Amino acid sequence: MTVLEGFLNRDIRALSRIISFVENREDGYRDLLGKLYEKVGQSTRIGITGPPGAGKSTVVNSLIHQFLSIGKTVGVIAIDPSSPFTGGALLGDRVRMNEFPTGGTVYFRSMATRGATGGLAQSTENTAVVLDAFGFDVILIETVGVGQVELDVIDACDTVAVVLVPESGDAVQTMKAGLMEIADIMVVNKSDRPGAERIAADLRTMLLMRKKEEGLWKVPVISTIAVNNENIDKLFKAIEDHVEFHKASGAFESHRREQIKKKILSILKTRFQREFVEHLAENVEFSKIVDEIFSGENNPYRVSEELYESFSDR
Ligand SMILES: Nc1nc2c(ncn2[C@@H]2O[C@H](COP(=O)(O)OP(=O)(O)OP(=O)(O)O)[C@@H](O)[C@H]2O)c(=O)[nH]1
Ligand SMILES: [Mg+2]
Repeated sequence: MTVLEGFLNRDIRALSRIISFVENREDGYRDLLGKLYEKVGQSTRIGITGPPGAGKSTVVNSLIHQFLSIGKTVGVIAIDPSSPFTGGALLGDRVRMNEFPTGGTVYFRSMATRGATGGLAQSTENTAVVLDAFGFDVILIETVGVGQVELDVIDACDTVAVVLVPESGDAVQTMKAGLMEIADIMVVNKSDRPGAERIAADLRTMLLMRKKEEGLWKVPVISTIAVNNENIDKLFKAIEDHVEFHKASGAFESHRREQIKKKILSILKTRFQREFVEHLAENVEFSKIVDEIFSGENNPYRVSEELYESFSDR
């Protein structure tokens, strides 16, 4: 049996191999993704983001149990698991796996940010496509927020929950970090700690102050104690409500359409960038050009223009 046949028969080992194949961008990975793409569109993507150590993984684990309890299968992508809490990607995965039933209803995959320059958002996206094609009902994506890569990843999700803690500082800080804009649901985790009520109240005030158009989703603030599973059911309900609300309003579909466009642009950008860099490495002697510019015979603008043309004429 080929790996692809194994995959189509829902064999977990075949799934892992295909994700690695795609992640390493081995020959033919685009064709494979194209084939798998025919099967996507069934999963709901949920992004969980927030500062390091806020309890995102704990929240994710509790949510997985909720989804399993209603018979849904869950694929999890954890980005930047390099934290002291999880003990690194692989160990973290293994420890987490132990908590869940075997048999393919839950699957964890970590994406390492270290060393992955630029390609992380796309690798994550590709992995999500594979998980979707495999048939997971839900894809949970955990990322530490927020840099540009995380924003791209999160933007591709249908629903985004931002997890904060009392220690995250005040609501203004949160707004500055751009977390307010991307949140469909705000979670104040570690509500067993001092200051939790204040930050929840501040967030609510802040959310009320935002200019609101009629008929838009109202971002709820949910206080949780993830370690005790407290109020995770409320979060779960809010996620369901958000998905339903967006489906009814048409925003779910328009967001997905927008993602398709972004995806095309992103694939092209990556490709052009790589090919251009290769072209430069093969054809251009930079030290000579730098000398010319340094001695005043040339300038960076003209050089860039010429290099660009040499690429488009090749
Ligand atoms: N007191 C308290 N501790 C919690 C709560 N939720 C999680 N923790 C603890 O906080 C620590 C970090 O939890 P994680 O779930 O690993 O946090 P994370 O946001 O995934 O961390 P990174 O992935 O490393 O950014 C762990 O020791 C958890 O047990 C909570 O509600 N209350
Ligand atoms: Mg984590």
